Amino acid sequence: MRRALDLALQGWGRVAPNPLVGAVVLAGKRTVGEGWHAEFGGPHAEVGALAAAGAAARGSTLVVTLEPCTHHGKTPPCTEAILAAGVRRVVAAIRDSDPQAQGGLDVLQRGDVAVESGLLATEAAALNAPFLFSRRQADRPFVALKLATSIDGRIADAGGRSQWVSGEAARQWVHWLRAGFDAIAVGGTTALTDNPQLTVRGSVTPRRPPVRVVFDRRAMLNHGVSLVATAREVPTWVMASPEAPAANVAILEANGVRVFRPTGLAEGLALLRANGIESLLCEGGGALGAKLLALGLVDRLYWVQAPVWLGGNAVPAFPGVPDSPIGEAPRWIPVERRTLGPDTLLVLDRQLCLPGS
Ligand code: AOF
Ligand code: ZN
Repeated sequence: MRRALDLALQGWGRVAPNPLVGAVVLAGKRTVGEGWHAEFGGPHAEVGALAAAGAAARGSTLVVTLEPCTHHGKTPPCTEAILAAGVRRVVAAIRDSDPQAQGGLDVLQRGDVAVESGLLATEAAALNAPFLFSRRQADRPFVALKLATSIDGRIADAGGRSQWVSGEAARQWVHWLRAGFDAIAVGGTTALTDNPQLTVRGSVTPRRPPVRVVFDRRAMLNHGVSLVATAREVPTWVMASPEAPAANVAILEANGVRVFRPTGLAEGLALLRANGIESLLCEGGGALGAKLLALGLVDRLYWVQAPVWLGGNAVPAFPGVPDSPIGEAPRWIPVERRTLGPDTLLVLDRQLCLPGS
């Protein structure tokens, strides 16, 4: 199953809004086929693994990160392919929560295939958190917050400089990360002061470039900001307030920016979801992140900790998040820990979206 989860990740940036899925065919302890969902609308992982196994699939065990589908969608049901190949046993990490596709394990069981689910369920649920979230809750996207801090939890030094907190490996990884999100967000002040491009410039080319979203209540960005200047090349949306000056909005729209006017952050997120955004990666600044956290609107933290100390006057990561007594403070769930060169990546989920088993 660990191998299947690794294979699934190869679809990163290419399969959303469908799930990342990996599959391994085992004859005894020997791997005879591997597959993953590589392209949206393309063959499902199970079908790829069975094709690779060929005749060796007869009597085998199929290990797959998501319950096989039963529906005729863009491709025929995987349950049919599994039955036709003569697979004897199917081990799935989690059930599918897609109302159309789910129920595959029951179909297989009725077809005399031994079925099991729950193996590495936590890892599989974390892998497809945006997919599972958006099928459970459709009023906003899955929201992830990415931040790079010093050991002492600062995002910029006392002079406000934040560009080089994390190292080169972490910066490369961010481009990989961006490729897997429908949209990337920053606050208006960050857009002005850092002038980021928020494009994907790494090894994975996303199927659709993530929409760039700026939460800019006053609509104060103009053509001098790279996000606005390139809005005709990469979709750029601004979440302004209903009170934003009409002249500012007109400048943005004249540059090809799509302007929304929600009354607050929650409504802004709802508008994103209504416009097809199922996953949002917020890259700063601290004020936007803190507001999202305080409102309970963050589902995942990608925290890069750099081995540097910035001191008491440096800029704290989340100014103004309300205090919590230690016994009542919400505990996040670590779903990944690894190194990025000299830095450390910690991925924390607020809660797990585990489908019923
Ligand atoms: C995938 N890849 O490897 C598996 C999926 O639109 P379709 O026909 O491609 O079906 C998508 C649904 O099929 C998806 O929501 C999920 O429930 C199920 N399984 N999907 O894209 C795969 N195994
Ligand atoms: Zn399928």
